[in-house]
Amino acid sequence: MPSGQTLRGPDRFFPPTVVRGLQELDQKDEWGGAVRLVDLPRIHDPRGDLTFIEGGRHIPFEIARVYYLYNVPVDAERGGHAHQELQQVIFALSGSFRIVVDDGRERKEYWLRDPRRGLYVSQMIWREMDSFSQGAVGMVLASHRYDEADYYRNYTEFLEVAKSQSA
Ligand code: T46
Repeated sequence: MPSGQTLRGPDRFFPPTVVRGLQELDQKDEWGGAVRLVDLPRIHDPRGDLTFIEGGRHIPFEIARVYYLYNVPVDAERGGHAHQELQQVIFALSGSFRIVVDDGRERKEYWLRDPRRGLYVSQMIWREMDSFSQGAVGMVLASHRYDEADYYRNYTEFLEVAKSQSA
């Protein structure tokens, strides 16, 4: 950087390789941002990579809960529900798995396999998870504490609500 040049925005905080990752984020919005990939910074080092998450900065909501999925059998199917209010970002900290998301009109699938790339899933998105690799570990950052009343666990009920909201 030429001396005297002032860095602004994310350039001020992150080295150039990391800034590129953050700029890519804007280009990955889908379904109006209701489901999108979230790239975290990575500090590369011969001793190993380091990724961090700062509240109010990297995740588009205040984090109220963190939970993990582990010891998952490779043929397990998880998810199969949507949330009225809950927003989440889902990461594969180790290994990989597939997430199918459904907004009531269309389905898309994502494969998570990079611990610095998570999937943001807003409220009113049905999700199903499968194809877990051996030893996969999923970490989920959630906008609210656990509340069973927030779940739609019946797909027909979810579809009815999703259609009425988009009408
Ligand atoms: C989601 C996917 C990615 C709790 O007591 N506290 C919790 O924070 C959670 C997440 C679950 N539970 C209880 C509720 C059930 O009795 O743990 C049991 C298993 O939960 P569930 O069947 O909902 O787990 P998954 O893996 O199908 O879904 C979870 C989240 O519930 C869901 O929001 O998006 O992970």
